[in-house]
Amino acid sequence: MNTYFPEVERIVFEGVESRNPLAFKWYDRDRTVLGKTMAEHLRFAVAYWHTLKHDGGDPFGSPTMDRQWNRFSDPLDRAKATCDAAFEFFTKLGVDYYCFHDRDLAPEGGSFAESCRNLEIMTGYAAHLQNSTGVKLLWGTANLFSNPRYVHGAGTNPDYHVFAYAGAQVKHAIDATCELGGENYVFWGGREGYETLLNTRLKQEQEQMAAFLHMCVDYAEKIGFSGQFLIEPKPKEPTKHQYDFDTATILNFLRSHDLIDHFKLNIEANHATLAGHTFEHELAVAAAAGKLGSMDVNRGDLLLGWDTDQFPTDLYTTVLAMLEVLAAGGLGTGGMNFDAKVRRGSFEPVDLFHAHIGGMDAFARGLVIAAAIIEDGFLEEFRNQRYRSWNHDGAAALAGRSSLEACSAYIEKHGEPVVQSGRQEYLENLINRFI
Ligand code: XLS
Ligand code: CA
Ligand code: CA
Repeated sequence: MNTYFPEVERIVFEGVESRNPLAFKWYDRDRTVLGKTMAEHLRFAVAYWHTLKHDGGDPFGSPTMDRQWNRFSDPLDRAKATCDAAFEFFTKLGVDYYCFHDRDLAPEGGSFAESCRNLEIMTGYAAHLQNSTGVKLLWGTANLFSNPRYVHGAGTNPDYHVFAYAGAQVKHAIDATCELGGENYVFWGGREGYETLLNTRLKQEQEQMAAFLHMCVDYAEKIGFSGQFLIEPKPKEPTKHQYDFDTATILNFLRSHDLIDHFKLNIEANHATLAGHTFEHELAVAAAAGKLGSMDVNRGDLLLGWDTDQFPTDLYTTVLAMLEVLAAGGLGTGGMNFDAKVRRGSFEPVDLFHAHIGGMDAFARGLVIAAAIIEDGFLEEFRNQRYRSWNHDGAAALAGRSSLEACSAYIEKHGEPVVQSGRQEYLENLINRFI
C-alpha cells in the first residue's frame, strides 16, 4: 500500500530531540505508563469524514484539496479508492482504529435499495482491508443530517415517513458496524433539535427520539451486536437548539426514558466548549455517572464561536483531560477519535500526517504528565485534606443518614466554621511544574 501517500513512510517514534516532522516525539506506542502501553491507554482513531472526505470547501470558497482518491468519476470506484487511501493512511500513521458514517464509506444511491447495496459492497471492501492490515473499527454511525430529507430532523422529525427512513438507514448502519466488528456505535443528533418553537412539539419530539433509540437497542440485541451504544452531546450547529445539549442533559434524557443502561457518552472537546463547558468538565460529568464511553479529540477556537474541529495541540487541555480519563479507569471499548480537519490552507496530503502526529503527541505527552501528577499524589492529598471533615463529622450526612436537626445541634456545639482557602493558584503552579 503505497499509492496515495508515496512521500510518507511508516511514522515511527524518534523522541523529543528529533526534528523530523514525520516522526513521533512523544507517542511511543509500546511505552508503559501506569501499567498499560500508550497504545492501550489512548486507542487513537482516524475520522474517515474529515481525513478522507474533507475537500477544503467552505461557505466562501471552492475545495482546495484535490485528493487523488477523489478523481474517479464512478461513485463506487471513488469509494473503493478512498478506502484504499484510508487504510494506507491508517497503517502509515500506526493507528489501531478508524470511525465512519455510512455515507462516508459508501455513496448514497438513487434509491434506498441502491444505497443499501453500496453500503454492503463497501462493508465487504473495508472488511477485507481490516483483515489484511489489522486496523479495527472503533465506531460506526449513520449520517442522518446531510441529505435534505432530514432538514427537520431524523428521529425527531414531524413526519413519521422521515422517522421511518432514518430507522431503516440506521438498521443498515448497525448491520455494517456489526459486520466490521465495530466496538461501539455512535448517535449524534445533528438535526435532532429545532429552529423555532412556533412549529415544534418539543415534548413529543423527545418522546419520538426515545422510541427511536429503544428500537435501536432492540435491534442490536436481536442481531447480537455487542458493541457499546454511545450518544454524542452537542448544544447547537447545525440546529439552533439541539436536544443532546451536553452530558448532563443527555444523562437526564436517558434516565427519563429508561435508556440509561444501554448508552454511554462520546464526549467531543469542541462540543463541550460550544456548550460553555470545558472538555474536562464534560468528561468528569460522564465519568461520575459511570458513562464515559469514548472521546472525539479536537479543539475549537476561542475567538470563533463555531465548531472549527481543529487538531488538538494544547498541552494544558490534554493534561486535564487525561487526568479525568485516568481517574475514570480508562475508556474501556472507547478510544480517542480525531474528529478534526486540517485547515483549508493545509491542502497537501502530507498535512494530514502532520496534523495527526501533532494530536497523538499532544495526548501522549498529556498522558505522561497526568501519570506523573497522579504518581506524585499532591492533587489527591490536597483533596483528601480539603474534604477530610466528611470522613468523620459529615460521614452520616453523606450516607443519607442525617437530618436538619442534627445540623442544628452540630452548629450549637461548634459555632461558626473556619473557612479555608481553595488554593487554586498554588495548585495551578504545581501542575505547571509538571508541564
Ligand atoms: C459533528 C459531530 C459528528 C459526530 C458523528 O459535529 O462531531 O461528526 O461525531 O456524527
Ligand atoms: Ca464528533
Ligand atoms: Ca465537532
